[in-house]
Amino acid sequence: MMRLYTGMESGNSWKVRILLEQLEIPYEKVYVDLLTWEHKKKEFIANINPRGQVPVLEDGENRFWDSTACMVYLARKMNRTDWLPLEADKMADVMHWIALAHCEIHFGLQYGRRGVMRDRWVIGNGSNLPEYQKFGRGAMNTMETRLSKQDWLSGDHITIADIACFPYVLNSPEAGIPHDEFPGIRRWLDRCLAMPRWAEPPRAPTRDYPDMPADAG
Ligand SMILES: N[C@@H](CCC(=O)N[C@@H](CS)C(=O)NCC(=O)O)C(=O)O
Repeated sequence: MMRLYTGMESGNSWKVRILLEQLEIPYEKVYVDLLTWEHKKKEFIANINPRGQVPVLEDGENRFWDSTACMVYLARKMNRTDWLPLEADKMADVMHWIALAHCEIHFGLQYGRRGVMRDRWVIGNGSNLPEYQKFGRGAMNTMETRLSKQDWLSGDHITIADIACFPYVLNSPEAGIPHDEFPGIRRWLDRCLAMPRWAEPPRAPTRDYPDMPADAG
């Protein structure tokens, strides 16, 4: 059976859980305690993920870290070209949105939200929130351009592009960017949430997140 290392609070792990559910693949969950920095312990970095993050997906001898690597593996392994098309133009179009998820959404929405929710800032002490929001808003404006014209980010049905962008756009109000000014995104979020077998959301992050211990990897 496949195994997913996931965090209770992890939006990136949610992406992989969503696809596993959509593809009806049974899997075992292993919770990595992000609060106690288990993901930065030497054994985790040496044996599970050199990047010190979740999600990580194991399938037999194969181990993949990074939500996109996991989703690409699952879609290709199951030969689901509906979730990840193979034609050059269609695959490249999916990659537009994956790139957005790993750049402006990650650094703007994910890190901005983490700062607001837990008072943990990648850069500075919170005075940079407007800069995080500028990245995040840029991503959402780009998505709105597409979603004001079509139901899904790429092509005429849901793909891994939608899953990659979904969690941190859903939670953008917690990074201080409300959905009000993005009607296309609001309709798209409802469409995603109405999909059958959409995996349960992660638990909301708490503020009492201790500092990383000095001996962490
Ligand atoms: N690019 C990675 C990002 C993963 C990521 O940011 N995971 C978070 C949990 S949602 C994490 O493990 N953070 C701990 C850290 O980055 O130190 C992916 O898409 O999987």
